[in-house]
Amino acid sequence: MVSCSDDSGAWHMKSAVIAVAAMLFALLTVPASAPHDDPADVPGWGLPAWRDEFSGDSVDPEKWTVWDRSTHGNFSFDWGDLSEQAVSVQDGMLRIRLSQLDTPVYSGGRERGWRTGALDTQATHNERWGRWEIRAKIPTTAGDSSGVWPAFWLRNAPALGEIDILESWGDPPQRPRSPDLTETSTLTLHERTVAPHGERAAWTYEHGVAELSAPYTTASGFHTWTIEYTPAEFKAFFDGVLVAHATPDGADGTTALPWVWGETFDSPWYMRLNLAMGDPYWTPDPVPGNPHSVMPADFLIDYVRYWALPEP
Ligand SMILES: [Ca+2]
Repeated sequence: MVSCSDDSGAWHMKSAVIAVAAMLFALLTVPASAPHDDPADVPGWGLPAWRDEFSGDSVDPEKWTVWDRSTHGNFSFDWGDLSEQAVSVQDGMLRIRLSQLDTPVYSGGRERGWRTGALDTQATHNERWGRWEIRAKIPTTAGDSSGVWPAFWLRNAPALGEIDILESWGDPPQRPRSPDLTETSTLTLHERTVAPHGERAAWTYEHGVAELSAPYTTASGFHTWTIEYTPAEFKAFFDGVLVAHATPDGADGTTALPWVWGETFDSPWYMRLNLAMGDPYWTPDPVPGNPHSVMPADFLIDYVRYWALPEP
């Protein structure tokens, strides 16, 4: 029994030595510079130069200007009445809430039956090149979101370019659509966008049904939409998957879009976030009392991040 116990002790000692050695080996093999544990640390881009994780309890005025009918008027292309009250930050999210008004208001040339929100970075953040990303959950679910129209987009001033990184239309559609865009989103670049509907040379990459119905449906929760816009190329990603790739000359099988590097696009870009309701441009009929629209509808944004163009 004693020898047995001795053997057992020796075995435990060996085990302990091996365990300590393994720990030391593990410690010694950790890279001298431990990898950044910030998920926003992107290879080739580093950490964001600007970001809002919406971790506070209110919108940061150093980053965003929240629109309100009293200061910005209303959009010309929807049926919503803009109110600061529709925009809030809680539980790590920015929320833009679209809700039906008990009493419609008359503004901007029409009766508006919904209250909603919009915000931008025009006063605080404008960049010519870089990487923009949003992680969000959009409320354009099938069957109960007719007219609901969330967007994350870039505009430049004074030029008239427009980059719609995320744009999605509710269902059932207010007009026939082809392809069917139910529970998808689109990426669109507009040249010479003149309010409200002037000359428009658009190239649209639609996250078509083939790409998004499975597994990339936008309805299943949170997703990320990303663009990388550099002097050499324009890339767009959905949940990290490359979905569009353009260059000035269409080299290497990319889409040739010389005007994306032309005069209209040659000025810094600021961000816009909004959640519109309906669009009289596409359908003459407003959607008051639309039984297919479940209210309120929330556009939830987990974060917005911007990475500066890396030094060459
Ligand atoms: Ca967040």
